[in-house]
Amino acid sequence: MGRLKTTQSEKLFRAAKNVIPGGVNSPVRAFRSVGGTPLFIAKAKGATVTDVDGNVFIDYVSSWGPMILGHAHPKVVAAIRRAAGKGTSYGAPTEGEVALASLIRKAFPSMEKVRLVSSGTEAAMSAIRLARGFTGRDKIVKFEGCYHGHADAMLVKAGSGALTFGQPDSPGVPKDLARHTLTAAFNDDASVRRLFERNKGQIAAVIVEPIPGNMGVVLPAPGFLDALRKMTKQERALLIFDEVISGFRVAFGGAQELFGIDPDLTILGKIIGGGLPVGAFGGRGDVMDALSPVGPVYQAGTLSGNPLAVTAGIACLNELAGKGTYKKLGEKADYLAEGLHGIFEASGIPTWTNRVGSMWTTFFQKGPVVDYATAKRSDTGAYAKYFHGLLDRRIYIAPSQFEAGFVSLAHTRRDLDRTIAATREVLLEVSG
Ligand code: KE4
Repeated sequence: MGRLKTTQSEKLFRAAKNVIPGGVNSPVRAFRSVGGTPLFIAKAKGATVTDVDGNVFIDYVSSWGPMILGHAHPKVVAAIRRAAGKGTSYGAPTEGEVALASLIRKAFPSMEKVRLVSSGTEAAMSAIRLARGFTGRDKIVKFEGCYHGHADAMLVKAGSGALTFGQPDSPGVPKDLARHTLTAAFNDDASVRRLFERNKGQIAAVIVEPIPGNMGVVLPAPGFLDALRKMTKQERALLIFDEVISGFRVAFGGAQELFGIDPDLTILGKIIGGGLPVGAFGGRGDVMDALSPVGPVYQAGTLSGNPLAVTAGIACLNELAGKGTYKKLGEKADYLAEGLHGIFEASGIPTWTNRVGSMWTTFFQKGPVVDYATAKRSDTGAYAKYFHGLLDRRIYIAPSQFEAGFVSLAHTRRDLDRTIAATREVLLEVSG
């Protein structure tokens, strides 16, 4: 399989940069940290994406998480087609919104009430305002390397693209606002305890990715999340789980099902839209009822609960609710992980892999990777070589060391074997 031909992507990228900043509508798509031209995707089906030059790739980016069923799943596409014929937006309540909120609540019992929005950022921003409004406190604790979308209050030592480009604290966020966002170290509950001691009665909430995916995948140490739950209860602050990635990914009920912890609020996105724009936040009824029009905390959205997006989300979650789904997904991910583990070990290249079910990251360093500080030690140059070596072999992984890879229900044994074989060749090439 020769070197990738990307003539059409290069042409489109040149044109895109004239009309869109950096040629992309979301920075991490720009291949900045791995180099080269971002692939312009023409279509996708099942476990593959096809770029505008006709190259077909086995896809582990999965649109950064939503495409857990695989691309263009027939049931999701048929549902969208049916819905589109009935109009695309009414700006009025619909039955579908009740159905999706009820589905979410069934999977996440801690979410007694749910508000639908159009992105994970919007969900996080709204949950933060709600926590501040409900508690009457201003300060928020987040963790270095965790990413909760690009709302101002969250762009402090943020992960994902902000970490990829070394801009964890973005310009444009007023110092007056940023000072209300306190940062702690993931897996270090003492760092959180110190913040509570120094800011007695001022912390509205602790927001955390229970299984971070935005510094690459990092696992919570045993007892860490329980310590956050206990501390926030004692300090009468809210615990917010950002499950935009882990929700319906690591289990139907997300990380809170895996770890048996009930946060006060949960943020969702990605999978719940089945590939269309849906975000959601929800939790304790007494907290959610502080939201307008019941309570005084304002939050709104023209396309919130959009009928098309909600229909896609319902079709996706109904498919995931099927018997044995997560067992099947786990078996695929285990097969790939076992295949890759042997190859990385044999290559002699220092790597460390963190995985929870079908989401994983291989860090180019000896590890262990347990937080932002250790994740940042990774050799991003080696990762870039690995990325392009796989891309040349038509395997598409995240164009950043600080993101997660995702196995979908559409990946076949053949896809996984091809991925393992390609990885073996690339590591031989990289280790020279
Ligand atoms: P969106 O606004 O991008 O829908 O969601 C923001 C968000 C919130 N919380 C978590 C845990 C997230 O991972 C995200 C978004 N994830 C990134 C990639 N890790 C989206 C990709 C991008 O920015 O283009």
